[in-house]
Amino acid sequence: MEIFFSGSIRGGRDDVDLYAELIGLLEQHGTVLTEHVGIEDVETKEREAGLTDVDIHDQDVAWLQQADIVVAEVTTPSLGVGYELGRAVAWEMPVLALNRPESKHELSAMVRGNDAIEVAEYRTVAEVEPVLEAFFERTR
Ligand code: 6IA
Repeated sequence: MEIFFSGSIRGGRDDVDLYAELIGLLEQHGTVLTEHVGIEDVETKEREAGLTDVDIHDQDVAWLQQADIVVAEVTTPSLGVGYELGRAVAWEMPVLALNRPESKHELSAMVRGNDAIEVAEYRTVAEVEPVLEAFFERTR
């Protein structure tokens, strides 16, 4: 099982530690292709590695195409996450969007209103575990 985890980078890094925890949970279910989303200083590292925006886009789209499923943390709004979700839906991939309802951001209608995206509301990482179990069970 190859998993594409999607989370905000330039949209804001407030939730980076949470992304790392979620990636840890996902690794119990398969291979996470996008571990960098949970790395604190990913932007500095990639800048140092000389990656251009074209490199990042093309690599991410290739990983998305390779993945079996997409799990996104959508609480911090991100253009990149929204774009990835749109492409995953167009390719008819199973998509789970994790959202914390107590945040200051209201989830986009383009995500919550999309019946091809399963939206799960949660407050703590512990609540995500059974959600993932059920999602992976259904998509198996
Ligand atoms: O618009 P955002 O940056 O918030 O979009 C975040 C999403 O786009 C993530 O789910 C990633 O899959 C993808 N993405 C955006 N930026 C990057 C990135 N580095 N590295 C890998 N994936 C990315 C940007 C650093 C740059 C300064 C070299």
